[in-house]
Amino acid sequence: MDYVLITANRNYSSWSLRPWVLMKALGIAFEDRVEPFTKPSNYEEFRAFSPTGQVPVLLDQALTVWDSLGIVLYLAERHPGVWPDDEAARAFAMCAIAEMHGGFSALRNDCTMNVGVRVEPRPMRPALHRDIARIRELFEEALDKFGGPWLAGPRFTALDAFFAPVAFRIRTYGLDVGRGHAWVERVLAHPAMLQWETEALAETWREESHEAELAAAGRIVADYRKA
Ligand SMILES: N[C@@H](CCC(=O)N[C@@H](CS)C(=O)NCC(=O)O)C(=O)O
Repeated sequence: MDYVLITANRNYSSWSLRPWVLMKALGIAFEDRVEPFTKPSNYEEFRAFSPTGQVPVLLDQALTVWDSLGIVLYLAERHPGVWPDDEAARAFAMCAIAEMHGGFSALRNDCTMNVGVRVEPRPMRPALHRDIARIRELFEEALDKFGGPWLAGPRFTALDAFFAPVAFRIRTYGLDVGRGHAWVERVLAHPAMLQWETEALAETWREESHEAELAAAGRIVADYRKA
């Protein structure tokens, strides 16, 4: 096996999930190396294998490929099926992935990914309402235009992978994405997502700063993680 994908805690690491779920869903084999967060900043330790001190990182023999978007673009040049076949769906996927990669900061900050818990969110600030409304609009437009059941049409593609962490956030915080829920339910039931979730629930390590972000996000109404 030539690829090694380095990711962090299943429960917290949203950026890690993107290439991981894509590679699993497309059947691209890789050695799965987990480097858990041990403190608020793991920069020094992660610099041993990652130029940014962050995960995910893909190692392809002597080559280091970093950043979730860089990894997906690299894989797209080597494996079929990363992008949708249909030209309009491909353009939509590229734009929505770019939008997700560079935006949605309120959603990212206020609703941090925490797979194993359910939260009644605090009253939301306008920026978060805008992010959720935009997610809903994107999902509904994608499903209407490309016919579902996946965001870009009949197959799971990079577009689904980039929004997969959002599906966990939607469930954790009970966010309303209208008709987009059809996709949320579908992606949460994907075998790769179920594997990620099972591994997240089995984790016994906790990282203080991620737990503090969760406490700030609202009232925890359920915690399914192993104690
Ligand atoms: N733009 C980067 C962001 C990666 C990122 O923020 N990764 C987080 C984990 S989800 C990280 O490694 N944080 C290091 C730390 O917490 O010390 C990407 O898309 O890969």
